[in-house]
Amino acid sequence: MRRYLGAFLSIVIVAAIGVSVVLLLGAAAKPLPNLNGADQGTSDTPQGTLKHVSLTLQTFPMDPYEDPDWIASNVTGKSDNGIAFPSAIGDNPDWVKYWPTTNLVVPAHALVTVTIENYDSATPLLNPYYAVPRGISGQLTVDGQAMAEEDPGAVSHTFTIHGIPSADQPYLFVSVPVLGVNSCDPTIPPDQQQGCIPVDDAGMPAHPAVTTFSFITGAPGHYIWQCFDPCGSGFNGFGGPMSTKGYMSGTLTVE
Ligand SMILES: [Cu+2]
Repeated sequence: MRRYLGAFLSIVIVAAIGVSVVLLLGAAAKPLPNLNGADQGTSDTPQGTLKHVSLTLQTFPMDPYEDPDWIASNVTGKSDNGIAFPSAIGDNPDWVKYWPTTNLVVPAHALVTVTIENYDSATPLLNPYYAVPRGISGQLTVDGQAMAEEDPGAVSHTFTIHGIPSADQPYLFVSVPVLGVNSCDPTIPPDQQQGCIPVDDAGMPAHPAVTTFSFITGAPGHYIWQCFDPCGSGFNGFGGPMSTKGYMSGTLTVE
């Protein structure tokens, strides 16, 4: 009888450990906040006068909190275009990531202008299809210059919205290339490099390459977006931040 009691107690203890681990993991998984489009009034578009909102995102080669100098001069005491910057380092600080969140919310039947401030250098695209902006309203610009397409070798990331199979929401496909920063190589003397952006000790460039584009939303719906550039780790660069939600992918809610 005592033998059976021991086996029973062992099972209870193992089950208790298993339940505790599940509960701890659940508590540690912080949901990402939503970023709502900022009101820009109305704008004339090919589809008439529409509500206009803007979204500003950043893309980093690592968590910016790995670069205290950059945080001190760009984040401390400031806001990210009117909204709060992330206040602490995130999980997997060495991974490329979009900031301040990857859960985006915009109104239905609206013009959405997106600005992506990219601090990352290029990782050549595997598929040049994504070097051409698609599904946008008007022109894509980089640092104010219109770009009909980009060199697939000069792209850092893409911002690609696509649908979830559903008969209850309209089709929405938007894809733009995000041009990489031409960062200087810190191992080469500055006077031997031309046209590059200086980097600090942590490798962060002094200023980003700024991509801007707009698209028009239809009726309400739930979409996902992701990067299609092999900027991650593992097989073909599609592991790590490319296969974990919240770094190079997220949601777009049209409401
Ligand atoms: Cu990417």
